[in-house]
Amino acid sequence: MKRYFMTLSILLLLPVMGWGQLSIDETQTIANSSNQPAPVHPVPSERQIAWNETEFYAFFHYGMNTYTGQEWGDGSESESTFAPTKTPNPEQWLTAAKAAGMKGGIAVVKHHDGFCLWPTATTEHSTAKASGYGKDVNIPQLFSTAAQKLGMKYGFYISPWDRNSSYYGTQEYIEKVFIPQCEELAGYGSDQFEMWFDGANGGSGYYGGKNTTISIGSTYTDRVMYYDVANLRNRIHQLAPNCVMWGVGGEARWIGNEDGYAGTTNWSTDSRNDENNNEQGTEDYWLWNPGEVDAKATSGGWFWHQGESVSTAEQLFTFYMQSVGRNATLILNLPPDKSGELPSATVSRMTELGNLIKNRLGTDLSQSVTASATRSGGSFSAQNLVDGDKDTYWATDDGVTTATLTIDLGQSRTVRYVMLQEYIRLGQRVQGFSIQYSIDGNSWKTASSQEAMTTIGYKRIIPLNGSMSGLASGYTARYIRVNITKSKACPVLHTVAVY
Ligand code: FUL
Repeated sequence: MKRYFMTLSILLLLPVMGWGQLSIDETQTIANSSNQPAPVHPVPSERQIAWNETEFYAFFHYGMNTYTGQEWGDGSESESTFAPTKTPNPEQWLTAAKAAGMKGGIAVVKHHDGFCLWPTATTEHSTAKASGYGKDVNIPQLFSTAAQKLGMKYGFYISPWDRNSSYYGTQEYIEKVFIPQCEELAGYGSDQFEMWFDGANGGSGYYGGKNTTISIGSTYTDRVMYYDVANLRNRIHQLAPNCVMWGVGGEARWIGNEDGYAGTTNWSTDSRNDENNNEQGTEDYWLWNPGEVDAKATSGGWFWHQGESVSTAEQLFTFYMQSVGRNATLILNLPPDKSGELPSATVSRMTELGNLIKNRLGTDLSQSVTASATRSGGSFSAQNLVDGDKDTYWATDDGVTTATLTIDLGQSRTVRYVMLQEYIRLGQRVQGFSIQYSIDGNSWKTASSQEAMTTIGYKRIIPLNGSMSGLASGYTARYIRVNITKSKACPVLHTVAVY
């Protein structure tokens, strides 16, 4: 209010003072009356923020390979080999994922073998020619309907590399097959959250019946150019505005391994080149390209294989901590079997995992928070960190890049995890922090953790006196301190929690 009157008086005085005397600072006051910190660029788009909030979702590798026992088909498989013993049941897949605490899922609907799990207009190599319960089955349709019914987010994996199409490697493939297929998929729901493009660039296959090798590298300088990504992005975003284009699409990146972990330091800025810094991101890169960890929940491969086992809930909890707990999302693969359903062992393991995550990270013990420094001229109080509102945040004044947050739990408790979230709409800023604990608020000890405390980003979870595996031993404490020791600009956090 005070600033408003100041600005108003300067405006009224202008004719007397002359334009030349209007200071640049006052112009800024008019544009930023709430004194919001300036963003540290690059910042995420709205669709990238919504994607990050999905946090944990399932991958369902199901298709021709389920029936041949392969991981990569070569495109020569007969359509009739796709023969589910029951009607495929995506609602069952997503219900299991939901029980694990996942917020969505991505269904593989065309793998490298080119077989489409929907009756597409672009090729005959689809369920239109499948047999038994597979004939005319439409997985995108069943999957999106089930997700909408269950209140889950959904999207599709489509392999750009197609070992069946005779057009692969030519411009016709992009115009007549690949982009139209992506558009058909986008048509199964304008609320899709991610489309997954595998990084493969070609190789051997039965392209149109001809056993040969086609690599796009010799004709096109790179896959971004060959797959006409700029055009593809525009066309998909027109149909599904919130759909993040993963991988070659340049809106979310592969984390660089398939073993269930992101780097302990993890920047959401990075190039879209698969070979560079994927686990850590690149601190000062110009592109917002956050990491997604893809991992398998079973022992056999991405597709279902006879005799495979499902990982223990503890192993899957470690994946969760090493991804969601390190500023990445987790896409966990659950392969349906030949019946078109998830095996019962996978289903019960998902309930177990959901309970484990809820028990360890489900009840926030914080009661109030104070800060050693708080930004003036707006609503930036430390209490915003525990108000349950992701749109209110705490910040310091410009130029103040270190600060201490003290969280009071009201009484001494066993504390095992600290969770922190930056307000990434203003960019990823924090470069270093430490955690201390105290029983009386006077004598403090430094918490030990095997996690490097560098970046925070969308979300960071730090185990106290323990690692990302198993239940952290924790400490007995009433107070927790988070010391921000280094930040690109004034730190801006929206939530802290203690478990
Ligand atoms: C890889 C593929 O080649 C695998 O078959 C699987 O789909 C995995 C998620 O991505 O690049």
